[in-house]
Amino acid sequence: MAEDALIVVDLQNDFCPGGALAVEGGDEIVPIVNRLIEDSRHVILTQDWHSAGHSSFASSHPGKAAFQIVTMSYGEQTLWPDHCVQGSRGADFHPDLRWTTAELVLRKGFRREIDSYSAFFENDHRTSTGLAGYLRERGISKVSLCGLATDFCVAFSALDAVAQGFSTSVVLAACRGIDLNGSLAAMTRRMHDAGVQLI
Ligand code: VGL
Ligand code: ZN
Repeated sequence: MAEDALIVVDLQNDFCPGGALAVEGGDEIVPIVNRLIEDSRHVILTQDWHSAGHSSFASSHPGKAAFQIVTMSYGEQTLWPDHCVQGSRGADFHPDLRWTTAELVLRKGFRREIDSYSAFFENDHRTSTGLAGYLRERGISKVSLCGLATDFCVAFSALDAVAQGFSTSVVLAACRGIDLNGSLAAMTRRMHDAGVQLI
């Protein structure tokens, strides 16, 4: 039977107001996401889960500041403030998120030398997280995405999901973006052009 799943991306303290990499209005989506969770048969959460001293942290690059771009072995990488460090309070899910029915919590970005925006592939676009195989083995062919941030982890997850053959939608009212140098408009267009349904 064709099943569908809701994927809630990175709804963690560090991406909400007061957090280390706060997304404006990030906390406002929690009640909307909770309703989506209630209405979904299968719920998957992603959790940004960085080792201390992660290579995506500006603090790991002497002389560099957050939001600058550096070239890594796998291509361009935006540098971020230290965030979602494994086991920290900032890495916890927002306290009001009703996540108990989630069937899978997929952690990503744990390898120090590579970042992972997408829930499917790390930022080299080759190293798999295993999520596509998990979904296929469970007969899930359709995914809806929501969470933070629209223009980074949600967008890259959605682009990989369609590329992997999943029928893919993004619930924009249940997302908030970072919008770095026009990234929100650019990534929204990329999702649209790739065949992601924007709801
Ligand atoms: C994210 C930047 C760094 C996200 C994660 O969840 O969109 N953005 N790590
Ligand atoms: Zn991160």
